[in-house]
Amino acid sequence: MPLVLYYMPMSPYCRSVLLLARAVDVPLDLRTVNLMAGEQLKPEFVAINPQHTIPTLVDGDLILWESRAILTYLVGLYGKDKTLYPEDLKTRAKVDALLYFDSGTLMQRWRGVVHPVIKDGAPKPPEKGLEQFHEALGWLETSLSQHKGKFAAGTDGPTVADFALVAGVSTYEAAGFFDADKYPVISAWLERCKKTMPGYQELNADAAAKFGGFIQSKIKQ
Ligand SMILES: N[C@@H](CCC(=O)N[C@@H](CS)C(=O)NCC(=O)O)C(=O)O
Repeated sequence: MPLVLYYMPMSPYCRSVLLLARAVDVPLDLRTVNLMAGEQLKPEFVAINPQHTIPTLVDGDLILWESRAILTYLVGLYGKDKTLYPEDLKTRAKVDALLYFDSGTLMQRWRGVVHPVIKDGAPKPPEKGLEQFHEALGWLETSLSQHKGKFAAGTDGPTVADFALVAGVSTYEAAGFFDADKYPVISAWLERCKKTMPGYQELNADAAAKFGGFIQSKIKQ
């Protein structure tokens, strides 16, 4: 039985899972949940995921709805080797730290920029939110500077941390909130991800551009 993924292409969290699934070559039974139409609140979806978020992965009796947990689970199940989620403890600790940073800091601060505009109808992102978001991007720039020329955790190939981060950073770029000149190290890393990750354009770039355009359309000059 193929794994079922409830998703929507524009969601960065869903895109990280789609990219990783392609990298480990796992077939997914994809089921769209249209957030614009509020489909995540339908009783049949809430019965699967009471938190009504996507991505949600169903593998038999296992239901997972945290994208980064889905990434590590898919590598454990399907990764031919473990380079995507390295077994060496120190390297894995770096990968985990980046996953937690992405989830708990960077993406939260991005929400502080974009949610007021796309959810609450504010004409533009709050100054304070922007400041905090750029502070977090600055931390990512510093962190990646320690591993110049490589992937986020200092490995030669991408790990789950890169898959999680790239979905977000490409969205910031597409929405016009990422200035490559200000963050040259992140920018070079982003280009590396674009070239390395199978199906990048189809699975991530196109939908990031669409979501970025949607965000921009909500901002009033
Ligand atoms: N930490 C979660 C966040 C998931 C999330 O917030 N997804 C959004 C879409 S980008 C969602 O499903 N929102 C619908 C809702 O909260 O009702 C993850 O990484 O999976």
